[in-house]
Amino acid sequence: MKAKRWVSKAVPHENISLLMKELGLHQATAQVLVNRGITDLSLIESFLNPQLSELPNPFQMKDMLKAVHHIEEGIQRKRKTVIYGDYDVDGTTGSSLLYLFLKELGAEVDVYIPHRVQEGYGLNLKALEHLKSQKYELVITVDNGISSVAEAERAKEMGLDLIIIDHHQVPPQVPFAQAILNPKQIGCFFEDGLVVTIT
Ligand SMILES: [Mn+2]
Repeated sequence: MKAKRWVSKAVPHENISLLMKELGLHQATAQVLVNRGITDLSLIESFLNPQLSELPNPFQMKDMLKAVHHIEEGIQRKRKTVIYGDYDVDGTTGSSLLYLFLKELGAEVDVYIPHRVQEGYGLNLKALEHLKSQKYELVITVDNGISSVAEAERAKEMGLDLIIIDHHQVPPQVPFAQAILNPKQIGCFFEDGLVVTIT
C-alpha cells in the first residue's frame, strides 16, 4: 500500500504556542482549531468539552413547537412512527439519537435507512408506499427531505404525516410537511453560537 503523506496546512497564529501551553493541546490540535478560526480560549474550552447546559434553546428553531406537539400527540395515540434517516454519518447517528430518545419516551418508533445505491438520497416513493403498507402514520426525516417536494406531496395524499429534520440548503420550493426543522430556512433564527460550519 502506498504510504500517505500528510501535509500540514499551517496558518500562522500567535496563539498556537499559547494554546499548547495553556490548554495542554498537541500542536496538531491547536493548529486545526486555529485553521477553523477558533482561537478564543473560552470558546476552545467549550468546543472541546461541550456541556448540555451550553446548548442553545431548541425552541429558537422555527417549527420546533409544532414538531414537538405533533410527536407528543403521536406518542399518546400510539401512532406508528418511523425515522427516515440519511445513510451517511450524520444521518445515521442523528437517526440513532432520535430513535433512542423517542423510545425512552415510549414512542412506537422504528428507523428506515434507504439503500445508498438502490434507492439513493432523500425520500422515495417506493419506500413511502412500503412504510404506508406497514401501517406507519408518521415519518420523521433526519438529514434529508428538504428537497423532496414531490415525495412529500405523495405522502400527504397517502395520509402519511411528515416532519422534516434537515440541515441542507433549502430549495425555492419547500415540501409540504407538518413541521420543518432546518436552521437554513427563511424565518429561522436558530443560532448555535459556534463559528464552525459542519457540512
Ligand atoms: Mn448528511
